[in-house]
Amino acid sequence: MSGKPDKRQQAGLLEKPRPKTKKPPLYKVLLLNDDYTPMDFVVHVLQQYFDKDHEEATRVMLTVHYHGVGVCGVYPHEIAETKVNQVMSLARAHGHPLQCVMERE
Ligand code: TYC
Repeated sequence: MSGKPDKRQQAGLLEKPRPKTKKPPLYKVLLLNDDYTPMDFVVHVLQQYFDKDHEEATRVMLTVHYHGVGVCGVYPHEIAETKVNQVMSLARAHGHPLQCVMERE
């Protein structure tokens, strides 16, 4: 990725010591707009599963309503997956077509 190390780098004189750990990839959880899910339900979902107060939840909901998509939060894979499943289950239980998806950052 960064090419062949030059002589100074090979001597190990310029590189800061770095821990050899990799950060886990993060995933955006997104809500998609539709014409039928009630605005209040979307605000409730954002408060219930994404730790938002009413004002922030309303802001995200309106972003989705006017722009088609909005970010609920950013999480490691398993947490993002759980949140998508929770949102989809609740929406289906209430008969709403709301779509929630995840996307690698
Ligand atoms: N567009 C919906 C309405 O007018 C509201 C809505 C907002 C639906 C956000 C889905 O993710 C969504 N009732």
